[in-house]
Amino acid sequence: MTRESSHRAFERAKRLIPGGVNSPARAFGAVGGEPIFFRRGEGAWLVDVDGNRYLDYVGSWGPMILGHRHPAVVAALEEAISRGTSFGAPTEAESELAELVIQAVPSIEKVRLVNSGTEATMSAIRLARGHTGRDVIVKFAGNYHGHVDSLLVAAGSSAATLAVPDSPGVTAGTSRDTLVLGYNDPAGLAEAFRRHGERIAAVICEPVVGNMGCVAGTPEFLQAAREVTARHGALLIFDEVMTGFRVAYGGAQSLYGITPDLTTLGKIIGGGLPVGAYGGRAEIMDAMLPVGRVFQAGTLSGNPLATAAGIATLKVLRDGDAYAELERRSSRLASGLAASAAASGVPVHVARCGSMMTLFFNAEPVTDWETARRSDTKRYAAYFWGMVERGIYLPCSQYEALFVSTAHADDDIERTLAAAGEVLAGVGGL
Ligand code: KE4
Repeated sequence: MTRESSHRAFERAKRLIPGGVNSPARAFGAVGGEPIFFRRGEGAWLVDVDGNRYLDYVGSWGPMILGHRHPAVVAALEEAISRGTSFGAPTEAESELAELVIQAVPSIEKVRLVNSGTEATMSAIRLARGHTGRDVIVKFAGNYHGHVDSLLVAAGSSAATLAVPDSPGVTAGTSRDTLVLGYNDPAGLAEAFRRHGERIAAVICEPVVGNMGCVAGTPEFLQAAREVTARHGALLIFDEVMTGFRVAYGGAQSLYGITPDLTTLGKIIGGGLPVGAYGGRAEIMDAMLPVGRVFQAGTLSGNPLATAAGIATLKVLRDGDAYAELERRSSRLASGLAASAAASGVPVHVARCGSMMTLFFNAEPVTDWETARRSDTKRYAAYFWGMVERGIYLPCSQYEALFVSTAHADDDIERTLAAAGEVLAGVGGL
C-alpha cells in the first residue's frame, strides 16, 4: 500500500498550516508516521489520495453515523444549496432541527444552534455562570469539551494525547475558576462541593466519555452529580456532543434516566456539516440574548446547509431501525475484538456504549483517566498501523473512541475482525 501522494500532500500542508492539520487530533502524533490524506468517502468506506480504500471507524470523529454520502443527506444538501448557502437571517429549517432535538431530548425545552461543540460548551458555561451568578466550573480529568480556555485543563482527547493538558495561552486567571476532579469519583465530587459549593456555577461532564477512550459514567457517579448540583443550586451540564444521538436517539441521558439542566450537542445533529447546540429548560435558556442578557452570537449559526444535513440525519435515525442494527454489529465487533485479543494473549479492556467503543491495551478495567493513562500506547500504535495496512482506518489515538455506522455491513465487521486477529497476534510480542 503506497501513500506517496499523501506524503506529498502532507509536505505541502506543513508549509501552510501548523503541523499540516487543522486539528491536532488528525496529526497522528500518538501513533507516529504521517497522516493519511483522503479524497472521498462512500458509505462505510474512505478513499485516500493514493486510491487506497479503508473501512472507516473514525466517521469524522462521530458525525457520520449514517456513513458517508447517505442518499437522504446528499439529497437534502442538494435541495438546500439550490436555494442558497447562508442568509444571516432566520430560516424555518432552524426551527425544524430545533423541534427534532426537543422532541428527542425531553430535558431540552429550548435550544440554540451554534457552529461547533466547542461553541456549545463555551456558551453553556457562560449561561450557567450568568444564570447562577457564580464563577466556578467543575470538570473531570479525561473529559474533553472542546478548546474552551476555561476547560483546557487536564483535557482528554488530543490535548491528553499530546501530553499538554494545560495548554499555553490559558491564563492562570481562567484556570483559577475551574476545578478538575477525578471521573467516576462521587466522593471527590462531594468533597469539592463541601469546600466550594456556594461558588460552583456548574458541573460539566461527558456522561459516557469518548475522549479518554470510551469510559462510561457509573450510574452512582452521574446520579451523585445530579443530586449534589441540585442541592447546591449549581447546574448539571451533560456534554453530549459525542453521545447525543449516538448511544441512543435520546442520548446518554435517556439511557441513565438522569435529567441534566443543560445539554450540549454537535457532530451527528449536523450530519457532517459544522454544527453545535446547547439547550435546556426554557427558564434557563431565556437568559440568553435577546430575551435575557447573556451574550452569544454567530455568523453561520443554524445555517441552511448544516440544518438540512442535520434534519435529514435525525429523521433517518428516528424513523428506521438504526439503533438496533448499530447495536447488533457493534456488539459483534466488540466481542470479536476481545476474543481475538484473548486468543493472542494480549491483555485488553474493551469498552463499549452502543456504537462507540475502545480497545484499551490495558489489563485492568478503565474507569477514569488514571487507569486510562496506564494503557500501552506503543501497542496501540502498532495495532493502528497493522490495521491501516489491512485497509481498516481506526482512530489515531488510544484515547479516542471508534464509531460504527449504519453503513457498516456484517461482512465489513467480519473483515475487520479477520484483520484484527492477524494484527493482535503480532502485537502480542511487543
Ligand atoms: P468540536 O468543537 O470539535 O466540534 O467539539 C468539541 C467537543 C466537545 N465535546 C465533546 C464530548 C467532544 O468529543 C468534542 C470533540 N471531539 C473530538 C474527538 N474526540 C473532535 C476531534 C478533533 O478535535 O479534531
